[in-house]
Amino acid sequence: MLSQSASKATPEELASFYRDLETQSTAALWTVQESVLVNEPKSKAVPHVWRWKELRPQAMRAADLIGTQDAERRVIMLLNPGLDGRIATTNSLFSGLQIVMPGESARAHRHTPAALRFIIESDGGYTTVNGDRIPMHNGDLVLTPNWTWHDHGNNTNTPIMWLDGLDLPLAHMLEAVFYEPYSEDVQPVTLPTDSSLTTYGAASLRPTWENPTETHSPLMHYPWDQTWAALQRLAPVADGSPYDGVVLEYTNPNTGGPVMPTMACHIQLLRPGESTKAHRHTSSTIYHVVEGEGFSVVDGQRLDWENKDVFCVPGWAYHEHANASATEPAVLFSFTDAPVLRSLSLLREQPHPEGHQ
Ligand code: GTQ
Ligand code: FE2
Repeated sequence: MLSQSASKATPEELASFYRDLETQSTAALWTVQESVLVNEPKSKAVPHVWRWKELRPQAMRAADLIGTQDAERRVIMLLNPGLDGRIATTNSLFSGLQIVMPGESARAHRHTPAALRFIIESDGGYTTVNGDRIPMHNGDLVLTPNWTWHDHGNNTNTPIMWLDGLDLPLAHMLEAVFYEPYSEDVQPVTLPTDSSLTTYGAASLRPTWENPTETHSPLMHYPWDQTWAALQRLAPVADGSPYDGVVLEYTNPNTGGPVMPTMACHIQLLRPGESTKAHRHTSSTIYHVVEGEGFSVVDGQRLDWENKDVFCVPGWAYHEHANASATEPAVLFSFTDAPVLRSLSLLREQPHPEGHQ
C-alpha cells in the first residue's frame, strides 16, 4: 500500500529552499496550488453600467477637441473598473463609443483583432470593408473581421456614433496583435454598394457558386429592419429562453454558427413585464440597450439600465434580466466571447440553483 509522506524540513530549511528556487527562476507549485487551480473562476472584472447620458456628451466633447488626423479612431473606451490599467471592458472583450463628424473620415487600416459595430446614431454614414461600402443606419450590425481593411466616413449632416466591440484583450493576451495602415486615407470602393448584403443577405438562401473560404461570416451587414422584423414576428408567439427572453443569434449564413470565430452577437427582446431566470457561464458579455428600460442582477448587484446604456457581465457571474416597463418591450444587443470558450472545450453553463439571486 502506498501512502502520503510527511515533510522532513524545518521552516528555516523550507524558507531557504524557496529563496534558492527564486534565484533560478523557479518556484514550488505547492506554495501557490490554490491560486492556480481555483475551484471555479472569479473574474477580476466587475459588473458595470456606462450611461448614455454621460457617454454621448463626452464623445461630442472629443469631437470638439481632437481631429481624425490625430486620433486614428475617435473612441471613448469603456474600461472595466475592476481591471485596473488594462484596456478591457471584460477580461477578453473591449468596447468603446466611436464618433465621426460630418465631412470626416477615419482612415483605412487593418488589424488581427476582429471588430463589430452596433450603430447608435447614423443616417447613412459608412464603413468600407475590403472594398465593400456599407451604409450604416441605427440598429445595424456591421462586421470588420480579422485582417480586413476598414475605414469609416460621414458624408451626412449629423455626427454618427456606434458601439465598437473587439476581441482586443484576448488577442493581446495571446500576443497575436498585428496592425497595418492602408497606403491611402480612404480605400477604393471596388464593389457595388453593400455587396455582402446583396450576395448573402437573403434569409436562408445561399448563392451556391460562392465557396466559403473564411472562418468569419461572408455577410458584413445585418440591417436593423430584418432584425426588428424577426423579433416582432416571434415575440407574440415564442416561449423564448428562460435566461434571455426572445433571443436571436446573428449567424454566419455559410455555417449557421457565430459571425466571427472569436465573438458571437445576439439581439434579445424582453416583453413588457418579462423577467428571466439567473444563470452563469464562463463566457463574458457586453450589452447595449437598443430601447426600453429595466435592470439586470449581476453577481448579486442590481444594474439599472435605460435607452442606449452599455453594461457588462463578467464570466461566471450569475445574471438575470428584467424589463421594468409594463407596456413597452426592452431590446438588448450583446456580444460575447463564447465561441472561443466553446472551441476550446472551456464553455460551461450553470443555472442558478434557486432560479433567481
Ligand atoms: O474603428 O477601426 O474601438 O481599429 C478600436 C480599434 C475601433 C476601428 C476601436 C479600431 C477601431
Ligand atoms: Fe480598426
